[in-house]
Amino acid sequence: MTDITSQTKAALAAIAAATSLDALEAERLETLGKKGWVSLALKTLGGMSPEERTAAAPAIQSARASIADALDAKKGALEAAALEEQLARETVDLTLPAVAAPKGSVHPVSQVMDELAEIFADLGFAVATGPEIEDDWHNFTALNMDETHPARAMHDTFYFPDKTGEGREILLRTHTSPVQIRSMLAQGAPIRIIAPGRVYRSDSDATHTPMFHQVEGLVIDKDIHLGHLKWTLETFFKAFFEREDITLRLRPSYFPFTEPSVEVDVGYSTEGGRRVVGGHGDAPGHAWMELGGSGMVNARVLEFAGLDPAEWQGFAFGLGIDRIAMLKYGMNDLRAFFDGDPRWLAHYGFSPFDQPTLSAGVGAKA
Ligand code: FA5
Repeated sequence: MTDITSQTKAALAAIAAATSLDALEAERLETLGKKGWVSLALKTLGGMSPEERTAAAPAIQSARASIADALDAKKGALEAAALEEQLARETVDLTLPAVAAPKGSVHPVSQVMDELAEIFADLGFAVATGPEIEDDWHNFTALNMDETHPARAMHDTFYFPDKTGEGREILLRTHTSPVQIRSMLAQGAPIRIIAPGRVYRSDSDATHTPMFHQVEGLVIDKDIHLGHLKWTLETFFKAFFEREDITLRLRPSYFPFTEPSVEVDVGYSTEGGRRVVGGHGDAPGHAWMELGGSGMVNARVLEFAGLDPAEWQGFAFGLGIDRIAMLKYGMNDLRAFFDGDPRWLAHYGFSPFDQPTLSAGVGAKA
């Protein structure tokens, strides 16, 4: 009996002194474990006479109960202390300066879209959007390309399958020009918008990708002429490339939705393998790069969009955003834009804290 009392006292002292869950578990095995002394003492009750058992059982049972309670209480206390310690260790110091945190970067396409929205906003243009999944009417027909029009073949269109399996009705828009139609139908005239966004064509090499970005421009008003178009594009490119010696070449071209139509080229030189915009494209060491198409909005398109061509006229342009980003920031392979390689993004990406503004400069440095 005294044996059990003193053994229990020692066990309770050991439990109270345990400083870890492992030490507590060792104490549990020594007492209540299969081979622990309390369990072995309980087993001896079976071999006793009823009188001996009545005399011995209460002391053993009470030893088991007090040790089990002490183990439970200590386990709870140790677990609570461990949690406290973990919470203290894992606190986040919100007072750390944000620049010290690991940083992502703004993709050059997003950067250029912000830059052009800023420049065109200053010229009084609003930003319009349209769906990337478009229908045949907005993408082609309303832009003066009926079903048999040969220009449709130039667009390498991705069509969605339909019930007949023919799939000619719903498509991924091949250019941002359908936003012209949507904007004119929605808000009438006068109008002054740009529409940046993704477009899709089945096309792939160093300067063509199946998904790329365009920005559409549309101005509809009274007495608008080609001179306004040239001034707008020249003013935009001077602000965008941040230099005054920008030379544009407007080359006669053909688009079904503009008449007359002009293709817009910019002069650049090649210095140390890098293309630098500026100067006349025909000067020695210089060349022209095509940036987009433009022209006066075709009267048929105005009619499709519900406007009277006798009253309203205007110009439109569509520029390749990826192309102008390459030219401004010196990349030479368009495909790398869409690889998602973190090293490329770290090199060519922009700080999210460096928003382009006209006053601070639209050409934020990476
Ligand atoms: C058009 O898409 C016309 N909608 C542009 C337009 C709008 C003309 C309004 C008149 C009035 P085009 O197919 O030429 O035109 O494309 C315009 C520009 O997009 C090209 O000059 C080029 O810079 C860019 N581009 C075309 N295809 C690709 C491609 N696969 N990858 C990257 N950029 C491309």
